[in-house]
Amino acid sequence: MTDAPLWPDEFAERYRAAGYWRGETFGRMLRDRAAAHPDRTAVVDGDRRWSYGELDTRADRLAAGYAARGVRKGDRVVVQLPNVAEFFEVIFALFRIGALPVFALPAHRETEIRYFCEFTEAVAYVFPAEPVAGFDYRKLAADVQAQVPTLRHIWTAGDPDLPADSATAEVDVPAPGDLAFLQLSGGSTGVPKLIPRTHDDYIYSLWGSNELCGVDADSVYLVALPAAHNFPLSSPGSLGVLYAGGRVVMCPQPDPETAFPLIEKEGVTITGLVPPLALVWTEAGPATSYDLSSLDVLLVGGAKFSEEAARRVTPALGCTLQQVFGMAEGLVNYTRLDDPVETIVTTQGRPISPDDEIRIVDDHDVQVAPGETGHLLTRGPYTIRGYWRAPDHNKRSFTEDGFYRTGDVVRMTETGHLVVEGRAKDQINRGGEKIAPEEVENVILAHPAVHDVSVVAIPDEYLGERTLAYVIVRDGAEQPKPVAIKKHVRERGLAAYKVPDKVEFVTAFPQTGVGKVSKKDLRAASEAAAEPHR
Ligand code: J2J
Repeated sequence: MTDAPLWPDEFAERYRAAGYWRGETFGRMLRDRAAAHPDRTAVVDGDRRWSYGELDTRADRLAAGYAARGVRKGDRVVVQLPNVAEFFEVIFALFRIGALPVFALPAHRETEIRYFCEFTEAVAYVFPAEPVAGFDYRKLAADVQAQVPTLRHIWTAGDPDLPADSATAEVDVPAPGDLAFLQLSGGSTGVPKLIPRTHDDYIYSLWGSNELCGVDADSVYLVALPAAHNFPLSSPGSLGVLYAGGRVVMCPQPDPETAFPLIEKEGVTITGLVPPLALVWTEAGPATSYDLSSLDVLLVGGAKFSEEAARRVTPALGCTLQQVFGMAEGLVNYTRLDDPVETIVTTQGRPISPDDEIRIVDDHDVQVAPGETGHLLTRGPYTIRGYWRAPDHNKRSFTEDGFYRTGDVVRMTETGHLVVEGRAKDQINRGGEKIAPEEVENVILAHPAVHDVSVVAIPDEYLGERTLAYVIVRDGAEQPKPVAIKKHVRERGLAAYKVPDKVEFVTAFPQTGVGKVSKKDLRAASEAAAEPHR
C-alpha cells in the first residue's frame, strides 16, 4: 500500500480525456500567470501589494532557499500561517520544488502541530514570525523540534536567512499527477486524518469552481476565513482567483469592522464565510457606512445555513448568496448563481462536475428511493480515494469501489440539488469548525480526577452546535470545577475551539445494546435539556 491511494488508471485516463485534469501544476500555473500579466496585483496584505511578477520571483527565491537547505520533492513541511501574503510565497515555493505543505490552522497548538510533524515525518515547520492573537509560535516551534527527530528546520515566514543568494538550485519538479499537499480532515477519530491532493485534481476543483462562481481576472477575493482551510483556499478561494488572474485580499480578522473597510477599499467582489459569520455580516450590513456595492457573491458553507438566515443575505448585503457544501476530501456542491431564490435558500447546491458520482444509501449501503434521505457516498475527479498512510481507516471510509463515505446525511431534490439533513459521523460542527469528540475525550481522560468522558454536541442558536463534555469522576477523587477541565484541555496544547464549551458531571452514561456509551442517547438527552439561550 502506497502512502496515498490514488485513482485507478481507467479513472485517471477518463478524467484526463474529459479535460478535467489539464496536466498543470501549481508551480507552472504561477509562472504562466506571471508571464502573462507580471504587473497585475496578485495579493494585497495591508499596505503591501505583490504583483504576479513579484509573487513569482519571491516563490522562486524561497524555493531555492528551501532546496539549498535540503528540502526535496515529496518531503512534508508543516505550514501554519495566518492570513498574510507570505502564506502564498511559502506554499508556492514548496509547490515549485514538489515538497508537500501540510496545512495547519493558526488555532492549532502543540499537541496538534507535534502530531502533524511526527505523523508526516516533516522535515520543516514554517510558523508566523510575529505573535498571532497574542500567541507566540516560537516556543511551540522549539518544543516540537526537540521532540520530533525528523524535523530538521523550523523557519518563520519571510525568514531573512532563507532565500538563497546563489543561483536557483537544481530541483526535481513535480508532475501534474503528483501530490501537491496534505490537507486536514475535519476528523471523527482520535487524531486528524491527512488528505492527499494532487495538482491535477485540485486545479480542476479550482477552475470548475471559478466557472460556477463567476470568477475571472477582474475578481477580487477576500480571504476572511483562515487561509489554509479548504473552503477559502479552493471554493473558489484564493487559489481559484489566482488561477483566474484575479486579486486576493488578505483579511486578518473576519469581523465586519475589519472586513467592510477592506471590501470598500479594494472593491472586493467575492468572499466566503461560515454561517455564524454570515449572520454577523447580515446584521451589520444595513447600518454600515462602508460601501459594499462591489460585492457580487457571498459564499456560505462549512455548516448548515438556515433557510431563514439565507433569505436575509441579499436584502442586507446587496449580493447574491451562493451556498456551498464542500469537504477537504473533495466533493464540492454549489447553488448556481442563476438558480431560483427558493433553491438558493433551501438547498446546499449540486456538484461541480458532471463526473461527480453521488450515491445516497441506507445503513446497508442500499440506494434509497429518489428524494429519500440517506448517507452520502461520492466518487469523482477531485475526490480522494484514500487518506494518507491510513490503510485500516480507509477500509471503513471508502467502499470497495472507491466511493468516499462522507458521513453526511442528505437528500436530493428533483433538480439534483443536495439538502444536508444531518450527520452520521462522530463529529461536532461548531460553526464550521470541526471537532472529533474522540480527540478531546482522549485529552480529558488524562486528567487525574477523570474516570470517563463523553463529548457531544448541543444545539446553539449562533454556532449551530457547541460542545458539552459529560465527565464521570474517578472513585475517591474530588470533583474538579468545570473550568479546571477546560484549563486542562488548553494546557495539553489543543486548539481553543476544541475546549468544551460546557462540562457536566454525571455518574453514568446511557449505554447502547453492546455496552458502549450511546452518543445518540447522550445527544438526545442534551437536546431535551437545552434551554434556548441568547
Ligand atoms: C452543511 N454541512 C456542511 C454545508 C460543509 C467548501 C465549503 C466547506 C468546506 C468544509 C470545504 C456544509 N451544510 N453547506 O472544504 O471546499 C460539513 C459536512 C462536510 C464537512 C466538511 C469547501 N459544508 N459541511 O467545510 O473538510 O459535514 O470542509 O462533510 O472542513 O463540513 O468539512 P471540511
